[in-house]
Amino acid sequence: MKKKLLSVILATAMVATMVGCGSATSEPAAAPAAEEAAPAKEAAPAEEVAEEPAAEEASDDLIVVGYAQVGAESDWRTANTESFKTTFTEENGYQLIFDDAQQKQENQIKAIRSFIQQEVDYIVVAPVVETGWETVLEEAKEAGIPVILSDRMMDVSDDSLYECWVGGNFVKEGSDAAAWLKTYLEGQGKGEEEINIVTLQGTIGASAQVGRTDGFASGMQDNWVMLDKQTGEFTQSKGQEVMESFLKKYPDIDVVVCENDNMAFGAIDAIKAAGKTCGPEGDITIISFDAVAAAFDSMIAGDMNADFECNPLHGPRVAEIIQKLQAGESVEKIQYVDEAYFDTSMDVAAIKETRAY
Ligand code: GYE
Repeated sequence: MKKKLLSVILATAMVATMVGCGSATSEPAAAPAAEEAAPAKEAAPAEEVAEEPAAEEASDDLIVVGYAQVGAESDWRTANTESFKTTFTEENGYQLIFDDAQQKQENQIKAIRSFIQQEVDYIVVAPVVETGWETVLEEAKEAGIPVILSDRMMDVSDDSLYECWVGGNFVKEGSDAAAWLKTYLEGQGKGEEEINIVTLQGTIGASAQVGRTDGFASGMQDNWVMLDKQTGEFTQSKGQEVMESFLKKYPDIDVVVCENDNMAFGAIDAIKAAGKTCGPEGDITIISFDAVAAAFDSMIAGDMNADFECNPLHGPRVAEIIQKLQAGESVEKIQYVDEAYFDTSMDVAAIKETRAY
């Protein structure tokens, strides 16, 4: 719905209400006054204005949403994009303006500015990194356009710059992964052994990276050694490249923590190419995050040990938030999504069949 149309409706609604009030005051005999006032509201020109010029105004009934997406770096991201595109359809009452920032913050800032210029009704951002958003958020606020954050978080001093955030609890995912590793190693009788770990990190400064790295660090044991941590930018190719260099540098890696599934796929390829093995029967334990369909295949194949779920299906969640805001209801500022984990001790083949991404 365009701003101009909205103000016409609001203005007419106000007139209608004033007519109602006027009647009520001039004729204090409550009942008939109210009855007289009611038809005035119904007959108000607001609806005529809204329904008038067909073609152009048809799209004006839609809620226009600009989505500043991170990019297309992973299976998780593809599922997330799909979730938005299938939720924010015209049949559902929306017009979606989708922008793929190719993992660059500057592109996202440009996209947000273009959404402001186009006078969208809502701006949704999955921020590439956490910092550096104040200026553009001020601009959105100035324009009166609500901003909803989804997936990754922003680190801004004034949290009134956005309505709310919905996404996964990345710190919890990381600490759950460390707790899982502790139990797993104990089960193998390796609870006291020195364990060499490397981490393939996500895009540095992205809250999915920061949270998973910090969460895992919080569960590190005295006998675990973090040999190295480097970014694989959440992509399979960079994950493979970094893993190749780790394998050359460190001959005795016991565990690889991959901060998303696509980097894990790259790491597994690198391990196999180096003549090593991984998974529950192999030399190297692989821990990953996301739990996309291909990761289940990897667990079924015995290459990956455990995967900590991060749910990408935020389209309907954001739509629910928008509907509440449309209705003038308040929304919870921080909304975490429940997430599970999976490992090869479970019937991962059966679980895969039940999953939507
Ligand atoms: O883990 C990764 C994607 O922000 C949670 O981004 C998201 C992460 C997800 O590239 O696969």
